[in-house]
Amino acid sequence: MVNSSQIDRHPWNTDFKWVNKTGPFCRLSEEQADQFNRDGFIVLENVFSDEELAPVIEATDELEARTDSFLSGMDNGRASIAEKGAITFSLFAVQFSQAARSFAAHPVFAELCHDLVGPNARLYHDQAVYKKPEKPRRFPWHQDNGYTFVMPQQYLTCWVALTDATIDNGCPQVARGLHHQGTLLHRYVDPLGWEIFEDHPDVVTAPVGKGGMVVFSSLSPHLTGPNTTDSVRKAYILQYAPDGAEVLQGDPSQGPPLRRNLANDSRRQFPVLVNGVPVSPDPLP
Ligand SMILES: O=C(O)CCC(=O)C(=O)O
Repeated sequence: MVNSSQIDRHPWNTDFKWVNKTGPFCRLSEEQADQFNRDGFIVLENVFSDEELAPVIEATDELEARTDSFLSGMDNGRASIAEKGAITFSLFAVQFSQAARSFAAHPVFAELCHDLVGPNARLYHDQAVYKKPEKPRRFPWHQDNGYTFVMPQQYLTCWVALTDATIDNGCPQVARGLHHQGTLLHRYVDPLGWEIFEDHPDVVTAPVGKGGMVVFSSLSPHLTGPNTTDSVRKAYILQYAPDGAEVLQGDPSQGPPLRRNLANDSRRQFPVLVNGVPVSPDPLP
């Protein structure tokens, strides 16, 4: 068992320095920005109305139904860390749904990018994560940059609640302050995923109502607990990185990265902020 006293850095994290976000802010208050800088996360309640979310949920439900059907055809209903009845990851709704595409460029995200990413920001990744009640399990303590190593290491995750997220159905929990260290060493725990530690003494639960979001750094260790209710917990996770961000590839245990690829796939990694000005993606063909 790895506990919090045994935290090591990721081998590719050699010279990371956390830089506090400073104003002027257009979405956040000074207090919220201070909390983000200090703790690595903030909770924003009541950001999106039911009317705004409805077409997004329609798109993620449709995509998730395809994921679920794909998993039905796999051995034990599993593909990597996804498992039917436990947790599903449905990628890139912005590539097929105009509603998801427009949502990803919503002024709220452009403003958060202004405050927490920089004047030139792109959508880096989007996925719907549904936690199912049939096989309750935790999604272990990890940093988003611990899965795929992005440079710069610090980008932004917006965890949007499509249903109320509570401690009982697997809302996020965050281990405070560790984002200051940059990317940490993760170990693979089958079938749960990559894990930094099993527990930590300074953890905050972040329940959030439908239409709210938990905003955290790609470097903030977070976990979601088991869904012990009888209904599905739904989240749509949108991540934003500075224009020019690169994905590093290789095996960190074997040495330095072998390749670096720009995160600028025009089908889904479109700009949302250019020189501080919000921009909309081209509509789907
Ligand atoms: O939404 C969840 O249950 C966990 C998802 C998550 O933390 C991630 O995909 O990085």
